[in-house]
Amino acid sequence: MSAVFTVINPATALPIREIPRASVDDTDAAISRAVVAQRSWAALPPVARADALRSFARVVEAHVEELAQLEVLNSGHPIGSARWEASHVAQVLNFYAGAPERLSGQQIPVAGGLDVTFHEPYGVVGIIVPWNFPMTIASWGFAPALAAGNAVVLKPAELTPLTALRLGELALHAGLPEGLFEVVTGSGSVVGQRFVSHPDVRKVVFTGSTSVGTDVAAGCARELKPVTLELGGKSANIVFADADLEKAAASAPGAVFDNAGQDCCARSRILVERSAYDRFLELLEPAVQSWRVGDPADEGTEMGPLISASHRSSVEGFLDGANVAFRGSAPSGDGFWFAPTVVLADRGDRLAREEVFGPVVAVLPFDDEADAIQLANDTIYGLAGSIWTENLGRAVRVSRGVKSGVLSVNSHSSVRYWTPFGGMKASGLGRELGPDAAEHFTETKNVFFATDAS
Ligand code: TXE
Repeated sequence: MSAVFTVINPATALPIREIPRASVDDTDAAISRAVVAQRSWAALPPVARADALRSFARVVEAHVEELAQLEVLNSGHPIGSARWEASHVAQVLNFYAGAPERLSGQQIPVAGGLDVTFHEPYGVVGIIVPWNFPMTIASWGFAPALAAGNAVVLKPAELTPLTALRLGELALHAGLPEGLFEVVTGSGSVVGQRFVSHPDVRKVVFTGSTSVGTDVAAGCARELKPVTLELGGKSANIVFADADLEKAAASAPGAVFDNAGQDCCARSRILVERSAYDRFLELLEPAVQSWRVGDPADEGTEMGPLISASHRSSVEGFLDGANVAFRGSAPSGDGFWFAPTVVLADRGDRLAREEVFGPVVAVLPFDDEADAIQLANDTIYGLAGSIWTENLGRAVRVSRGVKSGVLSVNSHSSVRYWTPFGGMKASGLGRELGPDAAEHFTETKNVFFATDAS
């Protein structure tokens, strides 16, 4: 196998750069450096770790434009989105910079002594990242893991390593110790698997497909290693007839076509109450047609290309025999372009159940509230979802009835770094972000101190 791989610009299909393909030995060497760095890092006073993370955040903030341009080049993300993603990394670092001084244990009343708990870091944490949001997903793992006193070995996806490599350099530039935050580029079956099997990697965070995630979890089980999984989704955007239909239709394209649908939270099924179905489609059509697909470097672009030629073929395959209602537009020529597509689906259709991970949305009618909940839950996944209604009681009932980890009512928001994020069912295991994430990178130790004078 070649010692390098070539990174491609998805908007032009042209090569950008060659990147080292790490071997098992290279991976082991990075893990060994991380083991050494972690010991000194965990021994620092909490305020020193907090300061180091704040400094890292400031350096990232100062490089937002450079990181954003790299993501435009490597991932085809529109420049506006890429800037948001780079700023988000700085904000996540800033937020978890507050954690070292807040990881308080407990004091538990006992007879004959004092009982206290400590949040001990795991040691080295392995973070495996997919190609759809290379920077943000990486930061959801590395910021709280570092804050809790761990070292991190990070494996970006083969297709999109550029921003992760740059973040590794910026960490050093900010003064983080050598070895504490190691970025290891290479294949999942080599580097990713080594994170799973190496005895010194004590926790794994995986984001990617449900099938690989299941294998990663099985490997971690053999090592009795905790694992957090963020996997696929087939989230429902449920629109009741009593909703503000104009607003629901105007916002629906962004909820599924953002990042060209390559988003685990994409609302890729729109479920519409039957009495509002025709009107909703009438309103949706112009919203889809005005969705701006084009050069990701252009400030006005809302959607860029798909990530690769093979991924485009996989997305295209979903349209075989599909009942396409209408489509938006996309550039022709080089690059992995795909026009936003709205399909009228039946329950049981592949498009109504499987994750496409592209700009294709399935619209289905439902009869009443119970039917909406049943249909929303008729998938192996349970990551996100939206509920559009002006009826407060219904909003509460439906949000409690839908089995998903992240729901929003009369909006499509999924990610705020200070609120928890993660999926139910085949969408994952564990939660990232929010107030408790740093604690998830620790193990509780209980210590009893005898105080009896004898
Ligand atoms: O994911 P993979 P891919 C879904 C989406 C997409 C499909 C395939 O449907 O079309 O998955 O994407 C590393 N041990 N999602 O191929 O293969 C790999 O190198 C350890 C949904 O990119 O799961 C990469 O770094 N690691 C998802 C990461 O795992 C392994 C986001 C993800 O790769 C490994 C991405 C192994 N055996 C894809 N094999 C979402 N919903 O957010 C691969 N990897």
